[in-house]
Amino acid sequence: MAYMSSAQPAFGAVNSGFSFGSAVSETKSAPKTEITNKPQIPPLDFIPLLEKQWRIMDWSEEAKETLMESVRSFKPASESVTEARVLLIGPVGAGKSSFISSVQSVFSGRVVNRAMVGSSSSTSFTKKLRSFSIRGAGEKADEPTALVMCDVMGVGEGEITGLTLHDALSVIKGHAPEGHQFSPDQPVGVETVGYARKPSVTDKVHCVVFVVDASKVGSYAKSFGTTFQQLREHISNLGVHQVALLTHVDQVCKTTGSDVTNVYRSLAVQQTMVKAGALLGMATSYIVPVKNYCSELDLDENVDILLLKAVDHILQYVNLYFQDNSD
Ligand SMILES: Nc1nc2c(ncn2[C@@H]2O[C@H](COP(=O)(O)OP(=O)(O)OP(=O)(O)O)[C@@H](O)[C@H]2O)c(=O)[nH]1
Ligand SMILES: [Mg+2]
Repeated sequence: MAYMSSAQPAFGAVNSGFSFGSAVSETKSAPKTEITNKPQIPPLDFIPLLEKQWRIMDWSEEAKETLMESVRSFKPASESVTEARVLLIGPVGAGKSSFISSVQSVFSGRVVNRAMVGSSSSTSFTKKLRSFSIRGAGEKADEPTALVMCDVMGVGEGEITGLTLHDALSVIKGHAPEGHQFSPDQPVGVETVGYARKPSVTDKVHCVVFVVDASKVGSYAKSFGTTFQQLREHISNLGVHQVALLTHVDQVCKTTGSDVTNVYRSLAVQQTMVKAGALLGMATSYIVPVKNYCSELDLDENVDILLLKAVDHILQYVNLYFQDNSD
């Protein structure tokens, strides 16, 4: 296979043009409008909210409890598998580790840093394959849910070292051992310590979740799109369903940042979802927005609901894998 060669190139290439830029500070008066021939795009703060949510969300406490219970009681639709393995894949700094920590925070009842989160830098903070089983807290501390989230190195841009296509597929097929340290010069192979030659269905990944940063969707290198679509083709051939998370929505819409219940009324978020769909070659119905816990010390019930809704979305596609492979 072409992607089995030893020196594995990093995904992606040079940075391209469009960026959302930084959020504009909130002011009482409208911004001064320069007279130019360019179409005027209002600053993010001034993009009005839609009258109606474009996806129906229930933000009540009961809705949160129902979602938590459905994750706690989730069982893979398979007799031989007790845990669903979900792999998070995406550019460096997109919020993969943050999502794992955020979901664990919801179940822990406090903000925890389970999967180690980096800062938004150019090289991947996560270097190893780590699998995290989401657990309850308090009396339920010994009760792991059937959800295991696998964290890997981010996909790099251009010269930046990152996860290779070959290594991503090795993880999905279940060959890569837990704790494997990714190195583009040493692709996962039979000589890798702990390499699983004949992985069982429990070692394999049952759903792949692409994670992209909403504030960077417009500025990701064009080659990322090619990479993601190439990856999706290979993953689909393995019979594994894919969904996507759009993180950092708080940074593309200030109103959503201060109150996430506005997320499905935000035109800025809606437009970013469309861009993310184009980048990933994915219909927007597969994509859900999230806001990860990053600087907060306390949980917010609405942020929890958005995170739980994302988990619920992922689990639906996990079960499609087992339904497709039931015979
Ligand atoms: N504002 C905001 N910041 C976020 C969000 N998600 C992640 N971050 C921040 O983005 C930075 C990178 O997050 P990580 O979770 O380490 O990203 P990653 O995808 O695991 O990155 P690598 O392991 O380096 O590939 C951290 O500073 C996070 O706090 C989000 O939804 N909103
Ligand atoms: Mg990480």
